Amino acid sequence: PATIYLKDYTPPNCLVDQVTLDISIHAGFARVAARLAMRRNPVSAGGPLKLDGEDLQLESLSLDGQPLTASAWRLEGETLVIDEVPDAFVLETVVRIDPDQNTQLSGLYRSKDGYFTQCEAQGFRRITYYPDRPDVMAKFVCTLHADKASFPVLLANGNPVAQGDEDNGRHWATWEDPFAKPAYLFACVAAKLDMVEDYYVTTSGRRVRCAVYVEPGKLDQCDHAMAAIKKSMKWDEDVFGLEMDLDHYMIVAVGDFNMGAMENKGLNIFNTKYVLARPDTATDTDYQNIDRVVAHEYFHNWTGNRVTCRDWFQLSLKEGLTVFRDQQFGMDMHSAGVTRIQEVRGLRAAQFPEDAGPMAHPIRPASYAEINNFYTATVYEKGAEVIRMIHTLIGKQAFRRGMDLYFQRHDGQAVTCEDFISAMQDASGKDLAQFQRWYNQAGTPKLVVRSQFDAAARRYTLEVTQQFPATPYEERMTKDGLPQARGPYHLPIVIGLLDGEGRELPLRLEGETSPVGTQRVLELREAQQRFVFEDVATEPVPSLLRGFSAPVLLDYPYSTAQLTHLMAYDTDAVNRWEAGQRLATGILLEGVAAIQAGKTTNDWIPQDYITALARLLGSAFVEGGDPALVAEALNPPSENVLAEQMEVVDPDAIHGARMTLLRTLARELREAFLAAYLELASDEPYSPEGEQAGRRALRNACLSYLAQLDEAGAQALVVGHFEQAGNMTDTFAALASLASLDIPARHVALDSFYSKWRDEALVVDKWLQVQALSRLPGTTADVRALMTHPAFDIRNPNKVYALVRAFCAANPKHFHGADGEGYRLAADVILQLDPMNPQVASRIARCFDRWRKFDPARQALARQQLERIRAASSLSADVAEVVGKALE
Ligand code: BAL
Ligand code: ZN
Repeated sequence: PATIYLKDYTPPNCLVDQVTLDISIHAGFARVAARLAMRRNPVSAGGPLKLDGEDLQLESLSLDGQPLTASAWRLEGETLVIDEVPDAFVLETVVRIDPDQNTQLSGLYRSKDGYFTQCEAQGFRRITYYPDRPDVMAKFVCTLHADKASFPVLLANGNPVAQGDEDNGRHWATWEDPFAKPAYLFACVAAKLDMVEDYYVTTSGRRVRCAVYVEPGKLDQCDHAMAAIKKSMKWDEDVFGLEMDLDHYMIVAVGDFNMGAMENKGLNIFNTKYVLARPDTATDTDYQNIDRVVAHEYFHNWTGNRVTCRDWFQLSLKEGLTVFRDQQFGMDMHSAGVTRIQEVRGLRAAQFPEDAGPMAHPIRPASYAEINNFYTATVYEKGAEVIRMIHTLIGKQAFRRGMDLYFQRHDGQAVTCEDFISAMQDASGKDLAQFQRWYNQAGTPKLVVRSQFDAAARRYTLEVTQQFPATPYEERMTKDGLPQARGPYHLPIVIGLLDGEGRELPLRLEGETSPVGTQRVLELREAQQRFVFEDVATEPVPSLLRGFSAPVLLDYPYSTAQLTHLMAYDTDAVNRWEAGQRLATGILLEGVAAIQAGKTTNDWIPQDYITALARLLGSAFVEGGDPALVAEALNPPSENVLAEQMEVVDPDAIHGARMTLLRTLARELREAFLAAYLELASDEPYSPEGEQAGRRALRNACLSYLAQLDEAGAQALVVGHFEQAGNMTDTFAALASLASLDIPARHVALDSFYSKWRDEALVVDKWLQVQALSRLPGTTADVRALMTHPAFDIRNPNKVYALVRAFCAANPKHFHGADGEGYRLAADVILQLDPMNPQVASRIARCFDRWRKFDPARQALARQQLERIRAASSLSADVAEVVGKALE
């Protein structure tokens, strides 16, 4: 596929002031009439008018009311080109499209009870001819026509302005959006849906109708999403002074959806996964995800919609910032520590490997082949970390002033990441020029920190060295003649120092006259930099990068004693957790080496570690204890995260070591786990809220340890948990454990779960997922068999994610099985799916990213499948880019 470069950006030739759309949906086709009021862009270099189009059948074309003669226009590929246009004009087109056959789920498509749209990034061109780029912002009026009985609900962005009935049982509705927007934020829906509505009154008195639309019969699963809308509206007013600007805010849930959700102006379209929840169908995690995704899409109304991106290279301008905002919302609504820990875990599981693999890119890449491939952990999650670092460096108040200034300068505009940084810089007075490297350099920097204690001088020195080696991205850019300069990053290191009793030391840096608190933000700017603390009586234990203050790898030679000290005493929840993860990582890597050396013992697990975990478990039950945090701390790093620590990944040894650790802990702490499990039982009515969910998380963590005991009693406990569960969180926890136990009860549980929930699509996804993640031998064959089960449908992204992506991305033992069957399965799915839905196929293809980290035999097997995919005829740009880069 052709590469598109940021350096080639030019402003659009023509602008659109007003779009009037008329979309008529019929069985087997839809007709779209578009009237575009356009004018030449005074700042463009001129040239022909070019309108994007994809899979459109042009029926008529006129300019200022006159049909265009054949010589006046042409198609270049699928782009409609008109050489001569006046300074201002009206262009009218009529096209025919086929939403029933639109399996890509981009543009207007059919899903079960109706028709839905997804236009980001470039789906609008699949609805009508248009300059489909985010810097063309226009006002839209949209009229929909459809059969009234089949599709009683007709929605588009903005406000309803008129509606009526037609002959033949059809009806129509017109919606008008008062805000100019890029086409990617257009949405419309024609469907049979149930609706629940409520009202939110903004600080300035606007009464906003909030509505959630779902497939018929699901209204009892909407309460949580509705509450989340109102919480988000309140939070954005309180924290950023940002109010809802429309009278209608609608969320429509659809079961066939490529992404999580979409922030279309006033008419968000959501994957059902992030709307529907009832205590018996959704887990605590599902409830929390709904909160976050609802908040995320709502927050986009300002960061994304009111101020949007000039071009798709700037995607992180809206995504990084909006993820940061939903993270802050999550920290305010739930436990701040647990929320942050889960984010760090997610970053390490998804973004660090991306940064270390063939698809590495900066949060603002300088080139891409297919923009859909750049909705990545880097653009989203690392993008949010970059915003978080600005927040840490300039402080909360200056950050708020920066946001105010950003909106003051750019409301209604399509802008760049530089515009955002400038607002933050001007509002804070902090020089952020060097900081911009975070936008242009790929890869995860490593901080090598060494400490020195001078007892006589009572001085403690930290010497920090930054490493930022080039990635395949930089090598590719150099080959393309665009060498990227690299240099040290500007980043905040949040730090505290603990004494031998676990107390925090007052911190006085060299040159200061008195201590300034017990936690400091050190600013790193140089490749090598020293920080000197004065008046330090005894050698402290450093708590570095508190709150995970920068997305980096940290190399500090912590001793086991120092880590257990931090686990017990650090006031920073993230670093207490981090110390435990670091300790477990060291132990597990020793276990891996022991297994590779042929040892079958578990003597690489130190007694100190077992004691530390026992103490940790006990800490949940003392005054002020936090069971949710303890549950996080009991969960050692995943096999994938451990794999990143190895030069050559040995998935069997990693799996073996991790299982040995879990089983050893289960045996050694059996009584403690059982006592905690019993103590945490509750007969309170279910609520997904913090405290109760935290206790459930810890109880289920204990259960999952006990399930590792190869004993009938423990297995009976798991079966009892499954049978008596009063909510999906408990049911799912037990089922996940049972899925990895080779006992008859496994099949009984899986069968009864499926027969109970076969008509509830999201619950069936869970059933597929637990089987995809099973540790049992034969899992790869089971996954292949499940692909022919009536519960699976390759055209439904959620089903593919639940079964295939879960298997490929989160079951490394089987995906990387030495027989190559996991790789073959993935390639089969990619090849089958690519012609239907390239976006989803490409996401599966990303599971091959780390193939070069494995041994030569596995590499050969993976290469074989990658080459097989690459050789396929008419491969999509999406998959071609991912596979091409993997094989580069
Ligand atoms: N803009 C695509 C979906 C999301 O990030 O909200
Ligand atoms: Zn977003």
